[in-house]
Amino acid sequence: MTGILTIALSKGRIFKETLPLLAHAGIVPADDPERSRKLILDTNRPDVKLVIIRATDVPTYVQYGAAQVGVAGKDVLMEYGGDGLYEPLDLGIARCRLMVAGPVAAPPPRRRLRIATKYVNTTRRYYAARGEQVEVIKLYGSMELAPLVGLADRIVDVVDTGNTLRANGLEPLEHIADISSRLVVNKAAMKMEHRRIKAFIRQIAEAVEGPRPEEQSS
Ligand code: PRT
Ligand code: MG
Repeated sequence: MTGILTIALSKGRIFKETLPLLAHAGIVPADDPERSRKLILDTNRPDVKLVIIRATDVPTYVQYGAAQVGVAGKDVLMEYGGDGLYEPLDLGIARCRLMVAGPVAAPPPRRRLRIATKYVNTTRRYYAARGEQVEVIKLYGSMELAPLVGLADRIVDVVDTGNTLRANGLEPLEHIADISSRLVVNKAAMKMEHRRIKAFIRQIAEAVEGPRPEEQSS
C-alpha cells in the first residue's frame, strides 16, 4: 500500500509535544499550525500529511478513516467511548488529571449535586459507579465559571497546575483519572496497511521509550 499516511492532530500542546516524536519517525511538518491557516499540512515526506483539527474531533476522523492515525488525550477518548479505534500507545505527553472540583470549603447542597462539564459521558459513568444520583450539565468551555454564577455545584475538568481552579476560588475534590495523550489507529487501516502502520507505531514507540539498552552505543 503506497497511499498517503494522514495523521490527525490538534494544535496547541498536543501538536507541540508530538513534534519531537514525529521527528524521530523522520516526519517534519512544512508549516507551523499556529501561524498557518492551512488545515492540511504537508511534511518533508510526500507520503505523509497532517490534518489539524479540534482535539475532540480526532477520534471521529480516525474512526471513519479520514486519518489513519491520530493523537488524542485519554480524556477525549474516554468521553468518545466505543471500540471503533485501536489505542496501541501511551505517548506520555500532555499529562494532566481529570478531577471533580468545587468552590473552596463549600458544603454539599441538600439537593442532588449539579455538575457542569464537557465530559458528560465520563461524568455520568463516574457517579453511576459510585451509586450517586447527579444532574449533569453540558458545557463547551470555561467550566470554572459555572460554580461562580450558580449554574452548578461542581465541575469535572482536566487540571494540570491547578492555577486556573485557584484563580477562580475552586479546589480539586476528587480524582477521576490520570490523563496523557494516546496514539489512535483506524481499525481497517491497521489490517490493510499493517506493515506501514506497524512501522510507524514502532518508530513512535522508540521515541517515547528512548533507545533500549542493547541499542545504546557504548
Ligand atoms: O482549547 P480548545 O477548546 O481548542 O480544545 P481543547 O481544550 O480540547 O484542546 P487543548 O489543546 O487545550 O487540550 C488538548 C488535550 O491536552 C486535552 O484533551 C488534555 O488531554 C490535555 N491537557 C493537558 C490539557 C491540560 N493539560 C490542561 N491544563 N487540556 C486542558 N487543560 C486546561 C485546563 O482545563 C485549564 O482550563 O488548561 C487550563 C490550565 O490548566 P491549569 O490546571 O494548569 O491551570
Ligand atoms: Mg483548551
